[in-house]
Amino acid sequence: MNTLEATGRQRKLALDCEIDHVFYNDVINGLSATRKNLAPKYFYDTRGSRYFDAICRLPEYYPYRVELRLLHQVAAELNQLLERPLNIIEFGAGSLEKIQPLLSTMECIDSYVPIDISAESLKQACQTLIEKFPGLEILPIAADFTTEVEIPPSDAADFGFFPGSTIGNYTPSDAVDFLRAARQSLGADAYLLIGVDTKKSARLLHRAYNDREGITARFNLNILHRINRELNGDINLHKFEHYAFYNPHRGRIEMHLVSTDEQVCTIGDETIHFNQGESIHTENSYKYTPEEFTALAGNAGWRISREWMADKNLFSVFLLSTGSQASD
Ligand code: AVI
Repeated sequence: MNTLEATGRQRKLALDCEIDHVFYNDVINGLSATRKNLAPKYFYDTRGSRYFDAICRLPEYYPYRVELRLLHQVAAELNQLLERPLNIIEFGAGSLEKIQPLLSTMECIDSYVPIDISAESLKQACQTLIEKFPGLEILPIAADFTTEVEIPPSDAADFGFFPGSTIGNYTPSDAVDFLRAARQSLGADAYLLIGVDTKKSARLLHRAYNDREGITARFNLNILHRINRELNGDINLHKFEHYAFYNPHRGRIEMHLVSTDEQVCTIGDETIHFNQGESIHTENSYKYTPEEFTALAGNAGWRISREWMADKNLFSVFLLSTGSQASD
């Protein structure tokens, strides 16, 4: 064996250890499909989480602002309604901003379990939260909440929190599966507070996903950047365009990355071919009327306890319950 061979093998082994094989397999399967696709959960590496925070500050991206404002009203009402000690479990907690109106208003909150896929962002966000709420017990979990996550046992009643209309990133049938699984993991006597974006003017929706600064485009393209960085890819980002539109037949925003040329790229050991104009479908963002969401939650076995609607019907928040609560 000569030195060159040995070095090559060592490098490949090192690369093998560093690669996240689940991510790699998902990417290769998605990009080998007839309709190429990537799962939106892969947007959220540290950089992607930062882009998403920047999206939330954009004037066009109304869901963040409108929901946050509504949550102040929700928190005040929940403070009157709920008395039992609560353990809040947030799915996809991100920058930990949405929880703050609840933490500063609801006296019954005992502990808080934020779950997020991006470990580094979660760590930083928890540090800020500890400073703001020094008496609160925080048990962060860095995990993919779309898979089964073990929730630490607590004496307080589990209260799920799923803001941001992340439920819209599932297909309706996957959303039912997620809600059913959440009901099972939260236990018999649980609540789930969930933010849901509503159907509205297609123009307003279109603008929210096609901001003038191009931050959403960068967020979308970052998934390719991440593949290059983490999976040893050579995708030319300049040959892909962000394309997002509202599909009124399906009631969803679709986000794509469209290849501007015929091209071939490699990812690890695999070669992927793109036709000119071929798209990678990266995200759906479903919008629901209150009736549609009520039916969906009902299919997953949840009962609607309360419902809040923002001004101009821009965004909704639902308190779901398992129906077995005696009284609070
Ligand atoms: C996280 N999720 C609910 C956002 C949405 O609106 O679907 C992600 C996003 N994609 C583009 N802009 C924001």
